[in-house]
Formats: sequence, structure tokens, C-alpha cells
Amino acid sequence: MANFSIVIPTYNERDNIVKLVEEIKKIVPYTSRILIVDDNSPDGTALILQDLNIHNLTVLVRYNERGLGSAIRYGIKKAIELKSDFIVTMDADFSHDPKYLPEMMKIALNENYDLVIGSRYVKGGGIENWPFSRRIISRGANYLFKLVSHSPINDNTSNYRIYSRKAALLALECDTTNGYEFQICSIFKIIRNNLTFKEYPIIFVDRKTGKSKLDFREILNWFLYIVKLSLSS
Ligand SMILES: Nc1nc2c(ncn2[C@@H]2O[C@H](COP(=O)(O)OP(=O)(O)OP(=O)(O)O)[C@@H](O)[C@H]2O)c(=O)[nH]1
Ligand SMILES: [Mg+2]
Repeated sequence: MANFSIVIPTYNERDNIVKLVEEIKKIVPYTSRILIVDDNSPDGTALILQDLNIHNLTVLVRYNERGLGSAIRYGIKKAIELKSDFIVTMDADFSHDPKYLPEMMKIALNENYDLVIGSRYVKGGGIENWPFSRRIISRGANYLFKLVSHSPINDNTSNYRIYSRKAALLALECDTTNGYEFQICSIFKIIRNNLTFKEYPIIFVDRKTGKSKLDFREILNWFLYIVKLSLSS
């Protein structure tokens, strides 16, 4: 039986994470391990999880590092060490509804795609409650990346993904992208190596609690990475 690991990066998600883990445990049809990668959140996200004692839940705490990309890489590495066949990545804030997991997992497993992406920008997908400014940033980011990379994927910045082991190993090659630019770096590697992908429509819902970590510095870093990519490709 295929073995899935679900990697969830967290930074100050104490109001979301317990409920999310419980929902995932209820809904996921395959044997799965949940790997939380927390960067020693000041709000105690890791501590409340450690108290729960949930089966197949591992809380990995990084004390000296911060960053969405490096946290995901850390989780993927652990998942590979655990011999996972597929690695799911998703946000902790319920923007990525776990209700899509069973179908996405089924597609990854039965249709043999290297990457299944929970996509906002295909028919049936969408975004609920995002302000206009966030929509523009997300659309603009996808437009720019597609321009530079010729990616055939519509939602290149989504963190709701299922990687095959092969795709995950390629994503790990993005070892200098520590922030939000990790998402496009990994897509770039995956399409350059002609791996297969499928976009699965999701409705992305804006977070209800907790704060966004996408700040001006992250956006600037992301933009500098696009410039680097366009100069090197
Ligand atoms: N470990 C770790 N996780 C992070 C870091 N930055 C963001 N995350 C997590 O990565 C996921 C995505 O971050 P968000 O802040 O939701 O980013 P976003 O979805 O673009 O922003 P919102 O739409 O406002 O939620 C969430 O689960 C965060 O807790 C980080 O530096 N370290
Ligand atoms: Mg979010």
C-alpha cells in the first residue's frame, strides 16, 4: 500500500493547527503520517501539538531557521527518509481545505502523476474572500513566472500539492530558495525534467484566524528570484 506523508509548515498557527490535524486524520483514506514543520513559533504552535499525542503525527521544531521554503524542504527530506511514496504539502490556515485530499490522493496514486496541484486557476477552482490586492499579487506572480518559464501550469504558486518521490527529490534541488520562491523553483525543476502534472480545482478560502506571513520582504525576495531565473534561462 502506498505511503503518504503530509507536510505542513507552521509559524504562529496555534488557532488553526489542532483542528486541521483532527480534520485530516478523520478524512484521509490512506495510511498517512502528518509532519508539522514549526519554526519555534512564539505562540506555542508546537507545544499544543506535542500535548495532543495523536497517532502518526510528528512535530518537527526548527530552532534556528525561518522560512516557508526551507521548512517545506525540511519536511520533504524527513518524508523521504520515512520512505514515503507521495508527499503532500499544504498550508495550516484552512485555505487548503482537507476535503480535497482524498480525491487528490486518489489521482496521484491511480493516475500516476508526479505532481498533483490544488489549483485556483482552472475551471471549477477559485478564491473566496481575498481582497483585490491579494488577487492581483497572486495573478501577477503567476503571469510573470509563466512568462519567464513557459510553464503550462495555471497555478504555479499554490502550496497545495502532492509530489511523487521523484518530483520531491527534484524539489529538494531548490536548496537556496528559502521563502515563497520555493514554489516556483520546484515547478521549474519539475517541468524542465518533463515530469507529469495535473491541476485539481480547489476553492481557496482566505484564512479566518492568524496572520499572513507574506510581507513586503517576501514579495521582494520572490521578485528578485524571478529576475535571476529570467537571466539564467
Ligand atoms: N515553518 C514555517 N512556516 C511558515 C513560514 N512562513 C509561513 N509559514 C506557513 O506556511 C503556510 C503559508 O503561509 P501564509 O501566511 O498562510 O501565507 P499566505 O497563504 O500567502 O498568506 P495568507 O493568505 O494571508 O494566509 C502557513 O501554514 C504558514 O504558517 C516560516 O517562516 N516557517
Ligand atoms: Mg495562508
